[in-house]
Amino acid sequence: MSNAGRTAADLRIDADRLAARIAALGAIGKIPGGGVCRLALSDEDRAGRDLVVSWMRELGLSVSIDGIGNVVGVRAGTESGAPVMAGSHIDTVRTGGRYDGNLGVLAGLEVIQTLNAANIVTRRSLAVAFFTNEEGARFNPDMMGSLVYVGGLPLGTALATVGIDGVSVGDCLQKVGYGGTAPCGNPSVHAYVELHVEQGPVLDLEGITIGAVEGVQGISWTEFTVRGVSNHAGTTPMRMRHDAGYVACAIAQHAREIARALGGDQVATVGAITLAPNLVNVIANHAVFTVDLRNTDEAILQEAERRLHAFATEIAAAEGVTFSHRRLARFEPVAFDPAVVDLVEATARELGHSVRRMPSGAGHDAQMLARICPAGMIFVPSIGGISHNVKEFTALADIEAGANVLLQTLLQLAS
Ligand code: HGY
Ligand code: MN
Ligand code: MN
Repeated sequence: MSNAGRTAADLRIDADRLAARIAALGAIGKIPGGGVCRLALSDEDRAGRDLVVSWMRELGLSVSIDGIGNVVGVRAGTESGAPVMAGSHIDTVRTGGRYDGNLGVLAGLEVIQTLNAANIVTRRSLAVAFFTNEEGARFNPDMMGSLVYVGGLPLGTALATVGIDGVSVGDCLQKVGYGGTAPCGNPSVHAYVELHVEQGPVLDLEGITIGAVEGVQGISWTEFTVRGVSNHAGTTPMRMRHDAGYVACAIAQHAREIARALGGDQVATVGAITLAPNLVNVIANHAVFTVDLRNTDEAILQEAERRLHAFATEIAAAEGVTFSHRRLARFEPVAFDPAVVDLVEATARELGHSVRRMPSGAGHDAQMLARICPAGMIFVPSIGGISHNVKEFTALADIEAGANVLLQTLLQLAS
C-alpha cells in the first residue's frame, strides 16, 4: 500500500510494519502461550524500553526521559508549542498479552513513520510516549508514571514506593538505567489520544470495530492483612479457632456477594492472596490479600467499599482475629473530553468503520492525561474479551482500523 500522492486525509498506516513491531516487542519477555511478562522496571522492561527508544530515534524523534522513567519522543511541527500526544505503556502484568499498552505506543510510532514517508509536517508537534508502571502489578498504584507526569503523585513518593518483591521504584529505575533528568510533566500536552485493546467482551460480541471511549470507571485497590492464631488443624476444636485463612476467604467470598448485590457495572476481584505458614495441617495465623473494586459510579463504588469494610469488621470480631488494611490505589471515574470522543467517533465513521461509545473497564494512562489536557481513547476488539492473559488477541484488520483512526484523529488535532 503506497501513500504516494495522497493527501493527509487519505493517508493510511502500514499494517504489516506495525504487526512486525508488535511481534518484535512481544518477543521480549515472551512466555509460553504467546504472552509477555515485562513487569515494570524489570530487566525485560528495560530491554523493551531500549528497543522502543531505538525505534523512536530511528524515526527522528527527539527523546526525553523524566525522573520516573517516562519516555517521550517528539516530532517537531511547523509551529512551536505543546504537542499532540499518542501514548500508552509497555510494561505488562505477569501473564500479559502482547497488545495491552504496547499497541498504543507502537501505533503511535507507525503514525510517525507514515507521516515521515509522506513528508507531511503537522502544524502542532506530535509526541509518542510510554509511561512507567501503568500496570501497578509490581508497584502500586497503577498508572504511576502518568500520575507523576500530571502532578498527581510527588516524584519522591513514587521513587520511594516498595514493590511486591521488596525493592523500591527508585532503586529499580537506577538499575535499569531509566532514571532520567527531564522534568516530570514536560512537554506539556495539547491533547492526548490513546489506542488500546478493549480488554473486555463488548466490541467482539457486538461485531463492532472501534470503541469511542467516553471515560474510565473508578478503581479501588485495598490490601488486607489478617492476624489470627496458628494451631493444629486436627486437634483444635472449631469454637477455639482464630483462623486468618478462613477470614480472608470469607471476605473474598463476600466481595463477590457485594458485586452481585449491587449489580450493574460493579466488579470485585481478589487477585492476590498469601497465607502463613501456608501448610496443610496448620491453621493460618496470617493472611494478606488484595481486593480490587470498580464501578463507573463513584457513589456506588463508595457503597461497595463501605460494605466490604463493614463485613471485614464483623467477621474478624466473630473469629477473634485482627485485621488492618492499606489503600493501594484509588481513582474516581474519569470522563474524557467530549470533543475528543466526538472526533474519534466521527473519524471512525469517515473511515468506514462501525463504532460505538463505551466506558473503559480498565484503567489507562489517558485517565491521568485527562487531568491536564483534552484526552480520549480508541478501543479495538479483544477476541473473547480476554486480557491480562497470554491468550489476549486482536485481529490485524482491527489493529489496522484502530491505527488509522489514531492517525487521522492525531492529524485533526495537530492541524
Ligand atoms: O488495572 C488496570 O485496570 C490496568 O490494567 N492497570
Ligand atoms: Mn493497558
Ligand atoms: Mn493492563
